[in-house]
Amino acid sequence: MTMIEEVKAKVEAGKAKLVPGLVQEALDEGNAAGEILQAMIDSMGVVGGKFSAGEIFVPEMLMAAKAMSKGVDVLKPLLAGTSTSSLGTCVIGTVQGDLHDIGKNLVSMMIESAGFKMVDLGVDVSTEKFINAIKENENVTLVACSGLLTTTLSAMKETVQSLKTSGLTGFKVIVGGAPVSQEMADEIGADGFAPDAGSAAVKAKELVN
Ligand code: B1M
Repeated sequence: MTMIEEVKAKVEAGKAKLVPGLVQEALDEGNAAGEILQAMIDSMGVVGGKFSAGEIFVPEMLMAAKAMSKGVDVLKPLLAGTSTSSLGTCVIGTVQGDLHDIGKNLVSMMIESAGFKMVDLGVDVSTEKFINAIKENENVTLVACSGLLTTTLSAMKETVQSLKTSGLTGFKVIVGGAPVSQEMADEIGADGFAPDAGSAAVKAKELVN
């Protein structure tokens, strides 16, 4: 088994204590950080498939998520470049009712490396919380909403529409997450959509420039 395959297997098995060391070994062997990250994202796809098939349940899914997060911690300094430009503050969160944060955290890391100061509101973020964060922080130029559940897409729609009718100005709204599409982003009035963390950083820059 290659070291990348080891990382994949241990993330799938939820071995949070082993994954950081294996990720480091995979790096030491010369594997690129992006390649290792993709392997872990693929693992979560496998985990999701097993959950859908009734082969595993929420606790196993949670353990796999913890294992991936520990692996991402090792990669973070290598994935997030540094930017000296200042594109303002980005308020980010996973929308109300939704507890998924791995994708949101990756997106946050990449947007930060594009030159934004990040204010991360975490998960299960209500519309009011997004609005208060815009009021409480200086120079908010971007609001980023993540959502992983089909059932929370209505919360995303409500958040975007409330932001747009709040009377607050000076910021753009970007949305994303597995069930979100460009079509849906247009429909709910978001300014931008990105399918993954890398393109979220590119889109974020584009939106505020
Ligand atoms: Co959940 N879960 N989960 N889960 N979970 C999914 C999403 C699911 C697809 C699994 C499945 O059934 N196959 C399914 C959703 C089905 C649907 O609605 N379409 C599901 C379900 C049903 C549930 C529960 C309802 C299960 C239950 O309780 N019966 C429950 C809901 C809880 C809640 O949120 N209220 C639940 C719970 C959980 C855990 C808590 C156990 C855990 C999350 C832990 C955590 O995040 N800390 C969990 C996990 C781990 C998953 C899977 C397996 C993995 C998610 C993940 O981290 N992927 C997931 C299956 C899957 O994704 N294949 C699943 C890796 C991550 C890097 O990808 O988050 O997609 P992702 O982010 C990507 C892009 O989407 C994009 O960029 C990221 C990086 O490239 N992106 C953005 C994300 N946000 C963005 C924002 C942007 C732009 C791009 O701009 C702002």
